[in-house]
Amino acid sequence: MNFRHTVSAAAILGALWFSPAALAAGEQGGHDMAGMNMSGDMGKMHEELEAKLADTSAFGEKGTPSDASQTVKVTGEEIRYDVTALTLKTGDTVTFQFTNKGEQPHEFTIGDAAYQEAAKQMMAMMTEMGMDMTAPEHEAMHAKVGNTLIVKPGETKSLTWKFTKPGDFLFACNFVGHSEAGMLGNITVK
Ligand SMILES: [Cu+2]
Repeated sequence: MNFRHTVSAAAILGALWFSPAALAAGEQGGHDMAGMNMSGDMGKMHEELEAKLADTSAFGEKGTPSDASQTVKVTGEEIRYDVTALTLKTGDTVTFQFTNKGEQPHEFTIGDAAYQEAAKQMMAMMTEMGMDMTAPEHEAMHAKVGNTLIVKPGETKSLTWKFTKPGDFLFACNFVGHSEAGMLGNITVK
């Protein structure tokens, strides 16, 4: 993949992620990258997933790092996390520090089961389209919602999350096949 190809894929992803209008315009303009044209059912599915992924109300909200009462360090590799279960209290704000000691990029996404399912579907769609999930533009979109880290091999990144509701939640890597292979953990909020 050359540089220009990478940049344009990221730019297109940005447009798709944020704006259904841009999606429609893109179809009219005719993206020339193979598999990049999301028309009909696929475009609709993308819009629905996008809306689901913007809504974290079932399990919490982006937290303020200075409010965090604890830091949980999680290490990822192929294909597992070293932490697989956490018990928290409603209202807890937690900083998660995720280190990727593996040889491929991994994700750390907090959500309920329905959210993780939507995130997996979105990831599968993006992967199908040849998107680079480690592109800064893609990470920036996730940073806005605040519940997802995408970490390259050897890197460490953090997010802070406030758990506003009791329930059984998950943290998962939604790269295709990873959570199925065991790259997930449980968060119980009491
Ligand atoms: Cu992974």
